[in-house]
Amino acid sequence: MPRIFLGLDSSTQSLSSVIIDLDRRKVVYEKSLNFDRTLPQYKTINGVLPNRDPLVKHSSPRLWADALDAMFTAMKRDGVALGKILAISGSGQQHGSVYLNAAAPKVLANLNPKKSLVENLRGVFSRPTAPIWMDSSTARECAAIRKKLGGLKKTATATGSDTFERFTGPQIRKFYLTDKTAYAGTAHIALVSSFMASLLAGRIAPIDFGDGAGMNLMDIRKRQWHPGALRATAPGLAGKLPPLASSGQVIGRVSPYFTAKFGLNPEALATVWTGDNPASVIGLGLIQPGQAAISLGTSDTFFGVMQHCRTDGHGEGHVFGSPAGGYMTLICFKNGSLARENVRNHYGLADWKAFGRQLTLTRPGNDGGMMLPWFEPEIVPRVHRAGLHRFDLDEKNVAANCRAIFEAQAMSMRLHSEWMRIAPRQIFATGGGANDRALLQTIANVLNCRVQRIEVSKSAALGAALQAAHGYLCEMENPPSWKKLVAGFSNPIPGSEIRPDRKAVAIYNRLIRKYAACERSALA
Ligand code: XUL
Repeated sequence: MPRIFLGLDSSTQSLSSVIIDLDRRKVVYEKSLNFDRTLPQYKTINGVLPNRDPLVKHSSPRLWADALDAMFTAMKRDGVALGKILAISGSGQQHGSVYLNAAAPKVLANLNPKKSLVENLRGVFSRPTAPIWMDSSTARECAAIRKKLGGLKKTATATGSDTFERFTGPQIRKFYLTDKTAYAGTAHIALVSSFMASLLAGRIAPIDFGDGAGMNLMDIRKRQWHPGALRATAPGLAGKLPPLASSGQVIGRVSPYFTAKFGLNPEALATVWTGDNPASVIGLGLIQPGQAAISLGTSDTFFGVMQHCRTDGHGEGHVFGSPAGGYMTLICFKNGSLARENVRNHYGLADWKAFGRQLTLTRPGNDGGMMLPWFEPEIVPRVHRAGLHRFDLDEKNVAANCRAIFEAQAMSMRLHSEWMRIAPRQIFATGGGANDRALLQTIANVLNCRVQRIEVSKSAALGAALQAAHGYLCEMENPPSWKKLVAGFSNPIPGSEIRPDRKAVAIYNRLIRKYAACERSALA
């Protein structure tokens, strides 16, 4: 019998599914349902409910439940052998929270297949909408929690990250302060991931150590709720949070709702979900300490895997539990591809080929010319006011400005990932920006490591499917080796490895100090 597992990813804009055949080491099915298009009745724009306050970003938990029904309907229509799936896991956009009243456990345990999930859930939400990771309306709450926890460094040491507006703890505090009655009527607080897992399991699901670390509520080392952080956030919070658990841990059999309605095997297992970033780390095959990946997209993200917990004393980076055990780090640079495009367009270069030609007119190190490309307020380093800064760089020198943006982004990555002390020998690169060889060469030279492009679509849903397989095997046999489990699912693109150039490495080893000084002076 083939060993088939389903991974779902409930992201900001869509719900995706990936089904893997573990023995053939193949993705056998994948699908995405875009929320705005599939469920237009919710009137979301890019998955977000319109709000007059630009800082407030909420979505609808009903929309996510409806999308789950729609996904199973679509899979059934596509002829997927749903009855063969052995276990299901998933991932969700991180930090978003769902608020349920005391009726929820009973409703979840008795989901009626003759009705839709949303009809079943009528009356269980103590808050109609869910704040999501794009929300930045909790600056005051962040400051209050950070102060109670003893400042930035202590907050990061305790919970894995400094307080951030999008993190769940500050969001819960804001809810408590602005609507005390609704907060009092909340019996269960879920993350997007644990809410979706609860629907599949038919009971309130645990929160995993990966997504739980994105709340400013979990003791990152003990992997337990942090009593001081709970107290600093809102009263009675301990009684409203589910237990913490490993991602992929089996919760139980899938709810009879899914077996009756869509033909899932009644023996199929529902497991604990995680956040989309921890799941992506698994989907990218990053399971050993020291491994790292960069995703070059609208924003650039740097992921690393650590065996022991080390937090960022500057409070810029995050540490989450990795689904494969140990820890993962995440640093998000907001000025990614949009900043690169900004420079390209500013100089009227039609495409990246033309941009690349300009680069060949310059040398690594740019003769000391530097740029800080903060077209948008930046997350890492924390820059509140956008601005472009040039040092020993003439704005009219097109070629030098082109090189400067690539070098700045690579040097920022090096500088702001030093706290992880993982010194990777090889970095996997994904995302649209990874198609640019010159950018990858610059990163290889600045970080002094090989950069390898990797082919993987829907890395979070794939990671979730692998997590389902891991949970299943732990339950049925012996815990499998993660290394063997992930092998063959995300593949290096042949011939795409880029090696650092020794001479350029030496130049950047000198220049990194100047770059750090430029940042310090611009931030001052
Ligand atoms: C991570 C974060 C985002 C969301 C988006 O901290 O906020 O990557 O997980 O899905």
